[in-house]
Amino acid sequence: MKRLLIGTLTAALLGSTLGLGHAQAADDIRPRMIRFGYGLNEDSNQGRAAKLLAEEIAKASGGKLKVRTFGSASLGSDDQMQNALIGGAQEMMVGSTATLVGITPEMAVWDTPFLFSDPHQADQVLDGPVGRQIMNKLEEKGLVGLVYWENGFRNVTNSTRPIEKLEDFDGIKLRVMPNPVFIDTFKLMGANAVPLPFSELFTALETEAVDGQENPYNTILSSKFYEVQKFLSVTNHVYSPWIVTASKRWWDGLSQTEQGIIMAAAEKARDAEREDTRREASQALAALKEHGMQVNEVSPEQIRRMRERAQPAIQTVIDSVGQELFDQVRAEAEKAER
Ligand code: TF8
Repeated sequence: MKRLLIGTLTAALLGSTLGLGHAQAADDIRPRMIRFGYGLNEDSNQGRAAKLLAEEIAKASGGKLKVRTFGSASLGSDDQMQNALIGGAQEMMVGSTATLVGITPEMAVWDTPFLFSDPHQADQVLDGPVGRQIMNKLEEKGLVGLVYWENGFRNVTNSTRPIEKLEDFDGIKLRVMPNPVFIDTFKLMGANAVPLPFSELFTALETEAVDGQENPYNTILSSKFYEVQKFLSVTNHVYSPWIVTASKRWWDGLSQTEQGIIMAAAEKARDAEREDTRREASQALAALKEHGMQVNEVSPEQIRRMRERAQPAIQTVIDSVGQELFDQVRAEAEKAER
């Protein structure tokens, strides 16, 4: 610790002798506290990955960069944290790309119903050029996108009846992410789509303010939705990415070394998170059944009907992202499939 301190002082002195003043050398690592917020609880795939990210950053920076993680939306909902990052009041977070659509409309492309059919296909597109291009759009708005993590394929739960066919959505009060594509998709299906931040979801289900919601198996399990939901219907209607973001205001003040350490840790955590999420998802259905949920697979015929019914929501995506970008994502998705 002492040696570190002396090292830092020496570097600072050297800096001023060389006339660098307060400007940092490119390879500097300064002691910093990084507040990293997320919405799920500590015992979730999101929480485990946040912890790993914090450990990796501490290790690679010799303990100088300290990440404090804040789970369960204790720093606010995804929306609130995004604004805190833009304003510079918080350094980093992970949350849904879907909650960024109000800031960067291009993010809506990931909400296209049935865009991906396989998680590896999603990885290739998200980690490829178009994924990066969309991420870079955040910079104009004061955010820096680092990497996509996996939230996963979303499935419907509710307390009214199993969703076996399209018509079963009729009149179900379904919480959706606050995002025009999700609202349109579920309105088209016949549900009463209610946009709500995730942080209010458990209570809304518990008090029956809404009848149902949709999220990946992992979240249904880690957020204990089985305590307040009876039916789980396997629809896999959309693949949701998470995205790790930083405050641009803050990020631009970091040295290249610091940025490199954080980026490498975010990537390492991404790879581990995807593995962890897929492993957990493969066992989650059994666990949810054990917790008393009644699970039904929706037939391919009914999925086809849902897919057709959701078609007009694609126009909502195109209105938001532009035809060219939409086609580009579609093309990369098709290429990745093969
Ligand atoms: C949702 C999302 C959540 C995320 C999370 C809180 O339903 O699927 O997993 O927003 O970061 O809101």
